[in-house]
Amino acid sequence: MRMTSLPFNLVQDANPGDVLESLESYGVARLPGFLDLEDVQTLDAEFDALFASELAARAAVRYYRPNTDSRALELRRAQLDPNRFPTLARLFAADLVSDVTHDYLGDAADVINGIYLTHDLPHPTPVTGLHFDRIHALKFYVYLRATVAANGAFACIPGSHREGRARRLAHLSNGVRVRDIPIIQPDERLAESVSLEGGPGTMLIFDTDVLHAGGVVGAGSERRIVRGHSHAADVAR
Ligand SMILES: O=C(O)CCC(=O)C(=O)O
Repeated sequence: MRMTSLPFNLVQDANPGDVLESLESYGVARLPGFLDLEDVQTLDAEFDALFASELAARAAVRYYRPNTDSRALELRRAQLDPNRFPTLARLFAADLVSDVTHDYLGDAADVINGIYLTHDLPHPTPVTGLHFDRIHALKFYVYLRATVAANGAFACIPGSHREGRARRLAHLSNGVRVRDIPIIQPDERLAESVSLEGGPGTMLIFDTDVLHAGGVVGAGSERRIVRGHSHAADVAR
């Protein structure tokens, strides 16, 4: 996996035009320090409170990786009470999030209709293999803790969104159902990927056609991520 200086590394107060350019060229943009440390601390407390809340008790929590206690909580945006979880609500109500969604996915796009929290614990295998998503989305993905290759940082092959899109659309036009699209790429291709490490509050924005993977969460570490998903109005599901 390469760790080069990255052309899609934007500044904290990047404008939607910069993000759009980066997404179009590379399928990904990284905004270090998108949240300040005070907001990260509050968000971290909201993360724990959400996993302890009645929303989690209503079976929305999935222990989504075999043989670990790693867990994911999936919410629809409408389920999120902004009075109880103000930082999370404010994160996804940011102008940058709606502006980039509309510029990239069209005026009628659904801005952050799904919110996912993942808490990953050590395991010798990667959080995910290299893949593109079956249901196309634009994802806004925030590290709550410093996240580096050793605790499972997100990795992707910059610019591969064109390849992922071509593959996805070819399957759809050949009549493959969305849920049957083969998405996992050979492990050898991880050598082409870069690890997008970041401090707490770093936001990654990516087109899910980019070939991407969650890394390996090493012994004694953890990974905490919140992400919001936007979809085009006519997304194939
Ligand atoms: O958890 C990760 O880092 C992988 C994320 C991912 O594959 C996705 O959101 O589609």
